[in-house]
Amino acid sequence: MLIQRSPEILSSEITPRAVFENRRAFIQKMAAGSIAAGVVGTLNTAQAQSASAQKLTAKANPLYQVTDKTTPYKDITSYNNYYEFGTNKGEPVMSAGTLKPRPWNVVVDGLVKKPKTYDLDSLLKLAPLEERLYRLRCVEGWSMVIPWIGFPLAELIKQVEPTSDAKFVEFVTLADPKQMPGLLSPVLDWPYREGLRLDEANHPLTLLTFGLYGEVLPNQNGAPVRITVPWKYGFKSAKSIVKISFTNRMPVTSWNQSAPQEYGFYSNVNPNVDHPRWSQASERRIGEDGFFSPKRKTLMFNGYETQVGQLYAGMDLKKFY
Ligand SMILES: Nc1nc2c(c(=O)[nH]1)N[C@H]1C(S)=C(S)[C@@H](COP(=O)(O)O)O[C@H]1N2
Ligand SMILES: [Mo]
Repeated sequence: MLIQRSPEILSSEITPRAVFENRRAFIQKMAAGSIAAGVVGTLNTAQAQSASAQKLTAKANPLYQVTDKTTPYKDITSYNNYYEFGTNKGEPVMSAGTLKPRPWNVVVDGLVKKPKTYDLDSLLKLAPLEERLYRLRCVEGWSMVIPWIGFPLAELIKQVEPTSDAKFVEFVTLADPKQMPGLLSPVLDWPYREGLRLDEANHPLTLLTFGLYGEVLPNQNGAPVRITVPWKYGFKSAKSIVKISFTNRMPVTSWNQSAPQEYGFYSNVNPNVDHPRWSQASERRIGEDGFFSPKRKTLMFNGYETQVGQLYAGMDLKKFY
């Protein structure tokens, strides 16, 4: 069944329920004894940011709406992986206020006929924005269902005209220690880098993303522009992108560099290939499944197998993990 709705209505309706849900999740986490006292502060910070957030509305594209229940706004914006703002999931919502998402430039270069530096407004004008409800699954075994706003990355790729040598696309996140306190810690080799094969980057599911839930991206979700690749583990979706480069070699990616035996270049959601330290066969839906609920089964390519399966035809997905 397709879900048709207006983002404006959603964002105004959601707050009371979201506050309730977040509190419930918090109580569940307290019960499980897995939360630090400092996390209480995230509730207020998240509410303040949402009250002042800039609206960004777009028509829902009926072709890209999963039927799962949308994760509450509060969970999407207060349970984040963004290591530039701390390695705990409650940290980015508290510390990402120092990120300045405007003015912002994205350099598009490498093996293209028309390299160009786009400012945010010229990037936003490249194609009509649409809202898409996608699943996001983290390699850590949790997932969310997020109403993203953006347009296919293919629209940008078309503009810059990759040469016939271009085979891969590299994404680079901002690395400014003045804006990003997490850069002081050497958890990753900054800047955060990710990459896709050119055909993956051109796939209609790959979304250049500017907003969620009818608002511009909150800083902790990767403002002002990120990538969303719904059939791959969340870490492939680089946040706060400042550079997109076309190359003929497979790019070095931050997670592959830090732990090559754990994180391969492909990183497709695949319940049949375990992470070396844990199973990938199931997941917990944030905001919905408590610590005591049975975990739900993880789907091949995160449920997008009919759309993306042929990209990997003939590849051994245990080898190309
Ligand atoms: N620059 C940057 N991008 C990043 C990360 C990060 O730490 N830094 N974390 C990744 C991981 S592991 C996940 S699961 C998703 C989380 O996106 P969300 O916080 O919007 O849900 O962002 C990805 N993009
Ligand atoms: Mo992740």
